[in-house]
Amino acid sequence: MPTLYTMPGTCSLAPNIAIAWLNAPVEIHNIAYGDHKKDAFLEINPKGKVPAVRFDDGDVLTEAAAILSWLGAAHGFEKYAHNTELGRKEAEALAYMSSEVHAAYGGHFAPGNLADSDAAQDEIKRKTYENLKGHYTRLNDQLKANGGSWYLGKRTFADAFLYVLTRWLDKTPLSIDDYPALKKHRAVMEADEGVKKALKLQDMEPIG
Ligand SMILES: N[C@@H](CCC(=O)N[C@@H](CS)C(=O)NCC(=O)O)C(=O)O
Repeated sequence: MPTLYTMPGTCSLAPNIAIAWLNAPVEIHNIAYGDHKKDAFLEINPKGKVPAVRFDDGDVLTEAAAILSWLGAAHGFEKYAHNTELGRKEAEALAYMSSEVHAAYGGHFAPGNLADSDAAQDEIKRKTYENLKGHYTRLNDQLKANGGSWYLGKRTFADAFLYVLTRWLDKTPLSIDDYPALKKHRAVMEADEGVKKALKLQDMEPIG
């Protein structure tokens, strides 16, 4: 059986939720923070990041959006097929959330990777929060336009990724109260049995 490697608090929660929703035969292996830089894990993913899926033949798939795409193709229902309007929009949303919004968090989680001096890092953080404000406004508006419960109007893997992003918002100076649709989405997600299961497997608590 393939194994999904996760770590508390991280974006690996998105494929973990997708696996719960699909009831897919994938084992969840939650590693402790810090173990992602140790040899045992670096042998699996030399990038030292989660998520990663290791298949029975030893092949490894990384990148959250790619793992979600594989899950949809291997274990999804028809609605997860990409050659539908919903499937195309789901792929678009996942690419946006991972390559734009998640990537923007570099300036929050690791400003030291982007600049050396404290002053430069402070400036990077300020710009990062400005950029994130724009992203969260866009996400909030899109969700509202689609009815407010699910990001694309129906539950897709984009909701799993969005939930990760709304959890991270609390770690920044931004407030979820400024994004009512996102706040509601978080509540909808936390009432979901698959989300509850995935949080438990990843040693995480709902925000409430
Ligand atoms: N582009 C990768 C990014 C993966 C990533 O940044 N994972 C973070 C957790 S959300 C991580 O493992 N960080 C540990 C580190 O960089 O030390 C993806 O979308 O999967």
